[in-house]
Amino acid sequence: MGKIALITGASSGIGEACARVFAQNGIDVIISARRLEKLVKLEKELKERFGARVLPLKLDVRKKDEVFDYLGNLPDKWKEVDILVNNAGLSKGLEKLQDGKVENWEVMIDTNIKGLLYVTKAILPKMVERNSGTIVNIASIAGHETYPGGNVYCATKAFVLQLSKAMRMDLLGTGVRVISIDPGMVETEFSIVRFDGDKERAKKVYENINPLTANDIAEAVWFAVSRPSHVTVEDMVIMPTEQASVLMNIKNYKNF
Ligand code: NDP
Ligand code: 8X3
Repeated sequence: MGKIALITGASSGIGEACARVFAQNGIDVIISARRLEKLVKLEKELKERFGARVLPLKLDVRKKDEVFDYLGNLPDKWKEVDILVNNAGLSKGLEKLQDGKVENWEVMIDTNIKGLLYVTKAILPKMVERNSGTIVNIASIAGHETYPGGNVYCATKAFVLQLSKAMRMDLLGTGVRVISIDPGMVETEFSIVRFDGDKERAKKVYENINPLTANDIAEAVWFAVSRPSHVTVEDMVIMPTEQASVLMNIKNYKNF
């Protein structure tokens, strides 16, 4: 209790659900993303429902200087971040690599890889100084497996998995834990973003299948984070019961 969590990408989906579950459990939350109006709305909800302490922070994780400036100059009461949830991330497009758009690759690499590294660099040294802290990296089943058109997105998530392993080695002896959470299909704004705002196309992804909800993932994150400090849940893969691999699910399994 009295702990502080920083959640990136808290304006929607998994990050928003994590903020809700953390606040409900008495954690003070710094909620960050680019869309400030969504954060302000969430701040109001968390304060009203849970009496939580909330700090909304407009932050684009791709902007290196902004990340170091804002996170290096948090208000005094918010400086000691105990839990960092590296959740901000996205996919853009579903083209084969030969047809892919370089701009889409750059957005994914800048957000899912470089943004995660900047935020981690801004927060982690202080955790090491205090010999305590928990970092949750939201990876994906797409980091373990891949699918046609998944190319760069899947590669960014494989990066997150490998980085999490490397961090556990680098941080051994510091008391800082690194947890990777790897969801399968979760119904959020993810597909709307992937298909550039095409809500009809995005909706089809989740038709005739019972996908995970953002709250399912937030509860898993909370389970892992709330273990005693000598326990690290290294890597949790969470799939919908109706999905057996990144490619195979209840809609198409008879074709295999
Ligand atoms: P959403 O699109 O609902 O949420 C993504 C969040 O990331 C938003 O809050 C968005 O906020 C934020 N974000 C995106 N770009 C930036 C940026 N440059 N700087 C700061 N914040 C940013 O998707 P999900 O909740 O599904 O995605 C959350 C994470 O979960 C991602 O890392 C995704 O790869 C991963 N994941 C998702 C799965 C799924 O099926 N949905 C499955 C496995 C993993 P804003 O636009 O306001 O900046
Ligand atoms: C998101 C899951 O399968 O759409 O990480 O790539 S998937």
